[in-house]
Amino acid sequence: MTRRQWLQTSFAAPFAGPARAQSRKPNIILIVADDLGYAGLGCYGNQQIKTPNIDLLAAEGMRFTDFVVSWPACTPSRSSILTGRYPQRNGLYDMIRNNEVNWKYQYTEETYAVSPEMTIGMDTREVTIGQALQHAGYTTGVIGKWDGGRARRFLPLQRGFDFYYGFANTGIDYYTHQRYGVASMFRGNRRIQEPGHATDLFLREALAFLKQNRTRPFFLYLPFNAPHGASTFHKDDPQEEPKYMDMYKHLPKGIAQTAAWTTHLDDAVGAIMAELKALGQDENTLVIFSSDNGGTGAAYNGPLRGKKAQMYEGGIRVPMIARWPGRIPKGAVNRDFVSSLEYFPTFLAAAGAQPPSSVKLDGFNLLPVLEGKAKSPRTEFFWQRQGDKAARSGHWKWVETAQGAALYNLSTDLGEQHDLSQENPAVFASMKAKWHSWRTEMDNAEPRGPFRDY
Ligand SMILES: [Ca+2]
Repeated sequence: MTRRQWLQTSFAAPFAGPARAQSRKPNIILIVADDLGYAGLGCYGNQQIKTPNIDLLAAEGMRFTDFVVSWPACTPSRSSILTGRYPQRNGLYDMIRNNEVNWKYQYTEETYAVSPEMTIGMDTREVTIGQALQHAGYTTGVIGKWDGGRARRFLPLQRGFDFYYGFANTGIDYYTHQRYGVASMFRGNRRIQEPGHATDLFLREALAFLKQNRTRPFFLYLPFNAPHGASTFHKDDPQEEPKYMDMYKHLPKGIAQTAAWTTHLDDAVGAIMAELKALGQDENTLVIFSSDNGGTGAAYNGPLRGKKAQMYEGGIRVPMIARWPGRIPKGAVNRDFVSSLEYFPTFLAAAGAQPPSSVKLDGFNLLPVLEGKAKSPRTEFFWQRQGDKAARSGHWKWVETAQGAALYNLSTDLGEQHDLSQENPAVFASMKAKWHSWRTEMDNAEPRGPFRDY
């Protein structure tokens, strides 16, 4: 199918409502931190890490306490952000990476070129939020961690984005921008190497993008790599500037590093918000800040059990803050159940556009919830990471791993300490059945690569 044919068949008629008082459509900025835990910000109760600028976003907007992502680690979670679909539906339900680096394997350019990291990516039949917003008249950009495949056909410029600066794989060294010795930074489709801390470079590019697009509606997807651990052979390098490291000398090394990366990221968020105001676009921009998955052992997950890569809340429940002056109430704390699957339909609704008709989306438009006009309609969510499974229905959470299965009541046991499966056998059986029903629906969906194109 050509791109023109796809556009004709995938989208319903453009929005044809009455002329709006606003002179232009709103801008959308989605900032995604990497591995930021549930309690990694001041506004989520952190007493150690300084995050005044992100805290201000929460004070000027709405902070969610029950926001989940679709997978407890990077690649599949980001696939859902981009497609509005469960990873098991869009086909990208495990990591894109070369596991050999875990054994300190140093690739040559030639061996790297034919490795999984270079050859697999998100199915090109998937419709990204970039494509959908481009169709709605938006200028679209990705600055930071793409994580949807590194081969050219998988890179952002071929997936609905007008601008791309960042790294395409799942993690880099903050200063060399290499992933275990292989250069990984891109501008557009071209691999580049330049000096600088990744957070500073992404900020520089974001500010330039805002300036350049101040006269037209834009969507900026801004996935920073902070505060993710550095993917480098040089694990003892500080990976951060002394001015940030010095703030956290009193903390254990791993936690101090996470804190320093987070505060550096917070400074970048502050600079972006200042630029947005300077450009007069502050009132006309929906800004969302969140994380792709829960924190590692070196992060703060607060009262939650578990961490990144696990099915417990510590792996999947993360901060989410939304700010849009005049549309979203200030300083609101929302305890509704919502997820990253909601971004796609929400952004299209903000743009006054219809979702692509040929695509089954798994989320809903969050705008009425953000505006304080409605409760979240989400009641269920399902997860699978290899042999680990989980289901959520209302306040019930079912988890099944190689260690066994359990049932938790999150309304009274957020820390998932008390297995209630014996006392509530009917709920336990029902949750398991719901999960298998969801799994059957995923199996019956059109097969998508790279993991299920058969
Ligand atoms: Ca991550």
